[in-house]
Amino acid sequence: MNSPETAGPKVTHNEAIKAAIPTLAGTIAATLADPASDRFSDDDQQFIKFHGLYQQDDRDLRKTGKKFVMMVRGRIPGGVMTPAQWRTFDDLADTHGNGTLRITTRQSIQFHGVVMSRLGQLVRRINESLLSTLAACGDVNRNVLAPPIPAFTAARETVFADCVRVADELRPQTHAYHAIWIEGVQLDLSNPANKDFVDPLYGRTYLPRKFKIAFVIPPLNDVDVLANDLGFIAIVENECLVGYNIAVGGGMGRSHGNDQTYPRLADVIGFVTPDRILDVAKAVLTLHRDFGDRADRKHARLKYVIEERGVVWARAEIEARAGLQFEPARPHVFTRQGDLYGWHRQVDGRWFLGLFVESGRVKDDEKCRFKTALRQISDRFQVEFRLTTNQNVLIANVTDADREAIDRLLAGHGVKTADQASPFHGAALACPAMPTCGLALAESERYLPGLLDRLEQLAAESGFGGEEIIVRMTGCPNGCARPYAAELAFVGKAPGRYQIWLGGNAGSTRLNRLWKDNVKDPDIVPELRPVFLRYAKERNAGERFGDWTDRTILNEPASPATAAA
Ligand code: SRM
Ligand code: SF4
Repeated sequence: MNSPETAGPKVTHNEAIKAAIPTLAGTIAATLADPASDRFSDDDQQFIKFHGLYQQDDRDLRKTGKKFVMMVRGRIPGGVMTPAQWRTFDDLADTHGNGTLRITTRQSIQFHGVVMSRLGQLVRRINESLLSTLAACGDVNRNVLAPPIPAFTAARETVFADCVRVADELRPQTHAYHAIWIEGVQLDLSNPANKDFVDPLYGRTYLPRKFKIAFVIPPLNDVDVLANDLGFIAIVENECLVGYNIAVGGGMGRSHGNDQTYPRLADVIGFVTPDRILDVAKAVLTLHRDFGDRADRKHARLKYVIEERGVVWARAEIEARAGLQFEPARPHVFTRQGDLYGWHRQVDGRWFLGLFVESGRVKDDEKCRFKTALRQISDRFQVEFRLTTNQNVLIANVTDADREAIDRLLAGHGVKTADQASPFHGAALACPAMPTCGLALAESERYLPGLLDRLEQLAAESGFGGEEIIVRMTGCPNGCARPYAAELAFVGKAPGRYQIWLGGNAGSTRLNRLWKDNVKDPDIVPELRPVFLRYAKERNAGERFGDWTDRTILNEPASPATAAA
């Protein structure tokens, strides 16, 4: 066992610094107080992640020297925001960030381009809005996902409440966050509560790596639940939540050329009633805490523990830790992922509006003043903003009376509420990659829209224009836009070069597989042309692209490019 206390000498540097400063305070407050400082020390760059921050630099500007900026990620359980919270975030993007809000694939919002001198105020104001950034990143439980769409079952509200309960229960307890960001002082180490602090749940060295939880209500898998370390799959009978099937061991991240790392979908291990979800969450989290690999951060996720020790072992450990016995999993089926665009009735009779946001980037441009329009909605209407894991936003709880006014407001800003996105664009995801992400090997958010246009044209020429293919792109293999669950994915290898993965399905219950390893931008469409043509000709009635490629192309002899992978 590799528990925090018994972790051997081979542990990573991250483990050593967590053990040395379990409050996670580092020297963050001192850096913030120094008007001359524009960056954090190397160790503090690890601590600030637990506070929801990343130090980055604008990679477009590197030739003229590094300009340090921060990325700040909110912690927004289930992605639900009040109008006042939206207003705060909208203001802060303009006054403290780069003028945009980036909706993430985990129902949160990121600010990019925050300079050191603005950081303290930004985080304080997020907290004043009653949201937080604590544990948005770092070796802890991250933002907990919940299904955002209020159209199918009243049980959605109970499931959302459970999501918030779990998120609260797994929050790290250090006082450093409050001292640094709210009080604006160094953590008082003369106070024994701080001096001898060890987190009661996480222990001295927290988790070996990040930990992710999602709630979902079948048949819509709109959160990609099986890509999470822990999934709660709601079982709803007669509009009532009766419990959850538990899924463990999902994750997307991998590294090029390292077979020890791979994407994995979570295994369903049994059923529990809603009153036991906190026990289960803590049991699975501590399983990761105690058995995760603390010597190799690339191999430190729970999915590797589950894969290597086996599901039977994991189920028994979780049962023992939670003090329960799982019932057999109840039948459930996922038929599709994705969001609903446009106006739809909620189960309570009110309305919600699904708004498409290309790659989650909320901004104004010449054609469409999307950011301003959302801001004005938050100023004028008592609605709820719900962020989706597909990087979109829903305006929920709209009354009959307000629907028309919201339509008018959006139209006045060039925002469509019908036919908002073509099928490929509407189902696509791209991670931020360049210029902010320090790990990007290739473009993603800035590159995918143009590629989608070319692919849609190819689909039309091939004879299936107007149909959807779920396309996802990431600038590196870490998997932030969950590419390995897409029907067609592009994973960055080097500038202008991508791997092509084929074969995911509509419900995100099957991983795709590598098809081509290193395709240059100008070769992408020519490589896919024969595939699209064959798909149009050979598919069975109603057969999706991912299902067809999984059944055909991927079982044919490997091309030289794939063989070299
Ligand atoms: Fe991610 C690291 C962006 C969801 C797997 N992710 C990063 C960093 C912080 C880069 C870094 O470490 O320096 C990226 C910041 C880029 C930037 O400039 O903003 C980053 N990840 C994102 C976001 C913003 C992508 C997006 O398009 O929205 C998502 C923020 C979610 C949130 O609000 O919490 C985001 N990241 C994901 C997901 C999807 C999910 O959770 O459903 C995954 C795959 C699922 C998983 O965890 O397995 C994901 N991100 C990673 C990894 C690989 C972890 C691994 O197991 O190996 C890294 C690399 C790392 O942690 O060292 C990473
Ligand atoms: Fe950065 Fe890679 Fe994540 Fe994209 S997938 S945001 S390039 S870490």
